[in-house]
Amino acid sequence: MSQNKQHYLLNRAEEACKLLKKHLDQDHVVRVISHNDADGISAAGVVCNAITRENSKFHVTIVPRLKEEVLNKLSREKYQLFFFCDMGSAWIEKIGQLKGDAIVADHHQTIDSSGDDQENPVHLNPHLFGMDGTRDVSASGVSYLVVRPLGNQHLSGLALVGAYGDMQCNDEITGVNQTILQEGINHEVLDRREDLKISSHFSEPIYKSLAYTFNPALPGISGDPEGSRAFLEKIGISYGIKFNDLSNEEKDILKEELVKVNPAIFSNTYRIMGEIPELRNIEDYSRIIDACGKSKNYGIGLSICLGDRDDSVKEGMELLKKYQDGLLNGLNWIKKEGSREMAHIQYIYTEDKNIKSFMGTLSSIGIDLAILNPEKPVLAISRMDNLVKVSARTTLKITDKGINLGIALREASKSYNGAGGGHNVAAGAVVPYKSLDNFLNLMDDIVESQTNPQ
Ligand SMILES: [Mn+2]
Repeated sequence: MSQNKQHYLLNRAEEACKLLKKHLDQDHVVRVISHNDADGISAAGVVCNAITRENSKFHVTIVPRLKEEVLNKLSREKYQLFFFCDMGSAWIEKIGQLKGDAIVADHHQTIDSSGDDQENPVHLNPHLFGMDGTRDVSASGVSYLVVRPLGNQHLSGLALVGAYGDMQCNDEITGVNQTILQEGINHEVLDRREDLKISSHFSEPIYKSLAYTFNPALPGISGDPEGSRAFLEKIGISYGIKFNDLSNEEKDILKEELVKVNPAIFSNTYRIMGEIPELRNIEDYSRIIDACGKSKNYGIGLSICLGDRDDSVKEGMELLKKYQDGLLNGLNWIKKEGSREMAHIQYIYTEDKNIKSFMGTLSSIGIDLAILNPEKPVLAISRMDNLVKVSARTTLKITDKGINLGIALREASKSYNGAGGGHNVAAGAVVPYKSLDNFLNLMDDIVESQTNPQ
């Protein structure tokens, strides 16, 4: 059944590939527009790598959101082919009115079905074919499907960088992501091995590596350098050296003890063969691109995806370190403040600019570490002048009960002249500050009605 659904998506991807190839053959510069997170940046990387390999050119812009203004600007551009990654499904009709042809490679729920039977744009989205864009494939994967018929299997690793960035590979890798992974392994560009899933293991002393490890969460250790140091001292491992410099015997002890904290710490990891150590593990690669995106250094992230293995990687690693330190700071704040609980949701609120940019991630990690109540969706709210930005997160266990944060945020924000949407498990919205209390009450009601449908 699921193979059958994938089949339809692959057919649509082939159609898009033919269109892309047609323009590349005519030496047209491809106008690539993508999203500013790890998935969007790696999706743009996949597309631009493929274009370069065909000796053609691209003009890429990374944007936080596809808004009407962006489309109005694009409508004055005279490119022959526009390629939208990680966005566009909500704007099919408008994209169809651009001067050139267009490909939309998206995986968000927000689908504008108008014109889905028209030829322009060629619209790829797993939701169109009954698949789950939250877990089964990300934009980098959908973009990969488009360039795959041109023999770009070496990009299968980058296709999964975005999936990790969108947190689709936390447990098992499913759906189209699994198909891409298997294709990479078959082409010997990817390999799988069981390993400790420790962050920054070649750049930081081991106690920091463990404190920076959030996937999976290690209670008492993740986000807590003191706790991490105490843990290592207790099991007799010198905390100040890097993981890679530990003796094999010490690595074995560490593994044994960490597995007791969380068995998921030792599990499948996937590597890109021939890649430099810093980027070899797909999850490490993804964390670096994510840090570039979150710090608005899109150019650095994109350069890494496009193959710069010197300065950009160094800069990316520094951004990652800064980002991880920011997370530790934010987690301390949550531990001190806690969340405010309503009947069906809880929220955290800040006006502190050092914490604002971490709010979405902090809620996910807070749930994983059980610093926040895992049973209620978390709304992380930061104030921006007259508006508040809302990032909502929950777990698959909660969405399985019928809760869909994307739909809830869209409805609730619309009622107060805001805008929002996203996935069932992670979504965002912007609403006027003055309506915040009413908005929260409405969200609480909507989430309740999603759990107990009439
Ligand atoms: Mn995405």
